[in-house]
Formats: sequence, structure tokens, C-alpha cells
Amino acid sequence: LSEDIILRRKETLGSMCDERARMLQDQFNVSMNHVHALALLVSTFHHGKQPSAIDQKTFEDYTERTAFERPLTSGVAYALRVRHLEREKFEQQQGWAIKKMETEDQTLAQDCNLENFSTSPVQEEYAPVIFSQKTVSHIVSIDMMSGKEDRENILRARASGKGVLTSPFKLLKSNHLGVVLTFAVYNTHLPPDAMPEQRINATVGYLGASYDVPSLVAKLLHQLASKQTIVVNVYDTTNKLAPIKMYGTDEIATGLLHISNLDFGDPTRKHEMHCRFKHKP
Ligand code: WA2
Repeated sequence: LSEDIILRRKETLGSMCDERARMLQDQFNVSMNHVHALALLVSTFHHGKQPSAIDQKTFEDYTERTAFERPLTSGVAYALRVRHLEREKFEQQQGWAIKKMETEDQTLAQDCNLENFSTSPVQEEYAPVIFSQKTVSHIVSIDMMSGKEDRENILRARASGKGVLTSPFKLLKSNHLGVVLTFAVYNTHLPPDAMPEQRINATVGYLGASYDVPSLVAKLLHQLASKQTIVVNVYDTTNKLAPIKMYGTDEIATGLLHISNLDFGDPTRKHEMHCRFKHKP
């Protein structure tokens, strides 16, 4: 093959890959902004009003009607911060007990409709989901601090005041890897330079969105005509030595490879898009 043609193929692959990476990143960014706005909505109309202007029905209607604003998300939910001392009163008010996130065994049991989530053991504090979009109604009453990835996200979100992302993990009631985006909700208006301790003390809850990455990236890429031409893989490369594949089939290690950077707005997480031509020239 002449050097010319090789060079041209390289450029084509590079621009196709960059275009897809930019689309994915932009759509992610758009939905991240809307999830942020939802956190402020809950702050204003649930915590900022006496009595609250939001209940499960209002939240469900509003989030369903505004779902188009959050491309790539499979659902949003709001978890309330509950201290152990407030637990009994909270459970009485809600009419249900705080549940803990199920283990892998329990997931299997639940898939066979045998067993449900069990009551949470005593903890210092909890983050039970009180409002949810219909698409993720199965997480209502579950303590989000009882899941490793969700817990880490909650702690990082409230100390930083920023939107934070988990590493890819298997979401509840999904067979795919996904990620969760979390914003903390505070009881006062905090300045941008507020200290972590001040933020943690002012935290009243957590607004989160889940992303079922494989199905949502597939949907995005299928809107483009050239899916026959290139193979796309998306990785979480936060740990360079152990990248996690979030989208795509096994990479064929032959031919040209182009890597486009992806920025999902959380500087502690790194992501990449890998593109190859499907066919040799
Ligand atoms: N949402 C949906 N499915 C999940 C999940 C989750 N977390 N965790 C595991 N499977 C309410 O950060 C607060 C959403 C967590 C927010």
C-alpha cells in the first residue's frame, strides 16, 4: 500500500473517532448539567419550602417529562441523608424500612423472584432513595451508602460540591456495566470555595443519575451511518494498568488504531475511545 493511502486512512480514522468521542462527551456533558439542575430543584422545592412542594409523584412526572434533557441516562433518583437517630421516625413517616443493597447471591435469588432486599443493619447514617424516575423505581428505599461504588461517590460528591462519577460497575437490575453520577444537595447556599467539612455538615441528600453505558453508547453510535466502517470501544482508563471496558466487543489487535480522549467532567476519572477499521483496505 502506498504511503499516501495509509496516511489518508489514518486521517479518516482519526477524524471519525474524534467526532464520535466528541458527540459522546457532549451528550454526557449536557445530561450532567441537567442532573446538576435537578439537584438545585430538589434543594429549592423540597428542602427550601415548608411544606415541601415535591413528592414521589411530582418527581416522577417531572423527571419523566424532562428525560429528553438527559441523553444517555437510564434514570435519576434522590436519596435523603438520614442519621441513625432519625431512622425510626423517618421509617414511620415513609411507611417502609431502609433496605441494604443486595449481594450478588441475592441478585440471583431476586432474578428468580425468590427474595427481596433485606432491612439495613444499624449504620451511623444512611442514604435511602425517596424519589425516583419510574425507570429506576426499584431503588426506592435502598440505602445507597450500602453499595461500595455508590457510597464512595456520595462521600466524594458531598465533600467536593462537584458532580462525581463511579468506576464502571454492574447496576441493579441491569446486566450491563454502568456508571453513576452524583451531586450532593446542601441545606444552604455554599460559596464555591467552601471547605469539605463545611460541605459535609450542610449535606441533606444526593441526586444521582445512572448510565447504562453499553446500550446508550450503542444507541448514540447507531444514529451515525458509518457503523459498518469502524469498531468503537470505550474504556475507563483511570488505572492505566487495568483499563475497564465499558463499551464494545473484544478488540481485534490488527490494523490501524486511533485513540480519542474522553472527558466526562470528573478529573479523577479517565476515559478513552478506541477506534479501528472493520475491514482491511
Ligand atoms: N441508580 C440506579 N441503579 C443503580 C444505582 C443507582 N444509584 N446503584 C446501583 N444500581 C441516588 O448517588 C445517589 C443512584 C444513586 C443516587
